[in-house]
Amino acid sequence: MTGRLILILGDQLSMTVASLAGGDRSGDVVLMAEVLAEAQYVPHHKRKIALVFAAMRHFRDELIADGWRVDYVRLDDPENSGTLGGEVRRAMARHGLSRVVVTEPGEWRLLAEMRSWDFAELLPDGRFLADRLGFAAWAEGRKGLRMEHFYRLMRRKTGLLIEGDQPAGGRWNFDSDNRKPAAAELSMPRPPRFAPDAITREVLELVAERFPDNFGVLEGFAMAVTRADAEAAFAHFLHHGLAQFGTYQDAMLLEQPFLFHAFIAPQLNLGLLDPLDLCRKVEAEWRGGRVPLNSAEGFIRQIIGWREFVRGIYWWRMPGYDRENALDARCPLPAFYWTGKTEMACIRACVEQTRDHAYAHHIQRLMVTGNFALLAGIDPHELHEWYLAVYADAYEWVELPNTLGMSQFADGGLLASKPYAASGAYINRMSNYCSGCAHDVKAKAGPRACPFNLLYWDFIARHRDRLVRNPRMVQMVRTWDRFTDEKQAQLRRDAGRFLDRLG
Ligand code: FAD
Ligand code: DLZ
Ligand code: SF4
Repeated sequence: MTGRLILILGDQLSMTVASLAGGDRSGDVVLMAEVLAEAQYVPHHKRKIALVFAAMRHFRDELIADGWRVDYVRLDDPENSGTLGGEVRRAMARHGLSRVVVTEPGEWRLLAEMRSWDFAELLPDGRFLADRLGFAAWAEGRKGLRMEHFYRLMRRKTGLLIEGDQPAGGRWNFDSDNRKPAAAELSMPRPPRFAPDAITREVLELVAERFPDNFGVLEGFAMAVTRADAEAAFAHFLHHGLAQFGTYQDAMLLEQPFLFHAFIAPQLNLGLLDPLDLCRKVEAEWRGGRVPLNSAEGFIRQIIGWREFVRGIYWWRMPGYDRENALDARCPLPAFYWTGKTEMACIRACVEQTRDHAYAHHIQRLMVTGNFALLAGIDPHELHEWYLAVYADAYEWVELPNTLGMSQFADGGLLASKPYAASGAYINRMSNYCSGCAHDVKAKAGPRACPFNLLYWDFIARHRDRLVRNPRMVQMVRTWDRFTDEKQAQLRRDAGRFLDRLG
């Protein structure tokens, strides 16, 4: 039997990935290719491109050291066709191979293309707890699809934080303990920095030269690009961040982009870290008495709950999910999502740290940039393309349901039980942004009113008929209904003026 070409994508950098697990080192050839099509399908942050290419090149060397024959095509190879399909066909001809094996990609657009390759065998991606079809079978026909139900199944399946057949601590979910604002004086760990080696430095030069106009700051890049460094970064989080992770999970602070967050999603989504392994290490910290249960449970829920749940929704609802727009939001994405040039201090802080680190934590994405877009009626597809471009951890399987479903309610409530809409009071409670803002967070109307306040009531009014049917929103609709006609008119007029200026 002749060998096969094993295609490894940029986010399949795991020795355990299905296509390698069934491979034959003596006959098969591994293909990895840096291609323009993947680097340009959205205008990725410079650091994201650098991270992917640097991690791919280091993984190539690991594969070679592990006995694989690797054909690696660089972006600057003059023969590079610019697409994965083109590179697969060139490599088949180069090596005289007629069969290709690939693990299913993480985005629908690529899966659809690969299904048309009649020479390729596609293997399921086994690096997740819930397989695509199993999730669809679980979800199909359910009335309300709630992450909490799915999460409990995953807890039982993995045995994580289970004692006998009950949840550790007597509760499945400690989220209510995880909503404390953080004081700026708190001592916080900084994520470890990994000085770029020669391979990474070469990639950084390539990215600076080929993608000079892309969003983001490349200088100061010090992300983990190998499995060993990613594991070291996670160990640092276990020992210095995890204990406080739960308590301050929702807090936001100017000048503190990472707080007690792990900053490991970029490496996890590339395949350099194993999700279950991370959770077992977190559980061991709790069992060893070194971290409280609300932190361990909070972290494990994000990984075996949310991460798996959003992936299940993505594959269950694609194709088509990316075009849903239940609230009929049509406004273009404001330029300040790219420039940070806005008087709103909260948005400025989140956009600037995104530009500098290709990172913002969950509440910044959900309750600042996402909340603003929801309230202002920004087109969810445009917003989705922004999130997909600007974060180092962004791949459509995880980004799209978070943006379109959780943050924008554009799927009409399939993923989230209510819109994550909030006025400035929430941001003021959870951050120190408002004290340095040109707007007044306490003002509900008038020229200095916080735009989140104006837009919040306008949002309730615009979607009144839908929201009144939602038990979790009806209270706010009733409050709106009780405002005098005059107050309602003023709020809507001020919001209208703000939106006109935005347009
Ligand atoms: P931590 O806060 O330390 O959490 C630990 C881990 O839990 C993360 O690394 C991540 O793997 C997982 N996790 C936490 N929340 C989620 C979630 N809601 N969905 C999936 N996994 C989760 N996450 C991505 O990995 N890629 C994305 O493209 C992405 N886009 C998002 C877009 C929006 C609008 C929102 C609201 C959230 C998005 N998230 C995305 C989820 C979350 O914001 C990031 O996973 C998290 O901020 C990554 O930072 P961290 O590693 O410090 O995570
Ligand atoms: C994100 C990315 C980038 C920037 N470049 C490449 C690349 O050149 N070659 C490659 O194989 N993969 C790349 N990736 C990751 C892919 O976009 C990713 O595999 C798909 O989006 C599926 O998740
Ligand atoms: Fe953001 Fe409003 Fe606070 Fe300004 S006042 S930082 S716009 S929430």
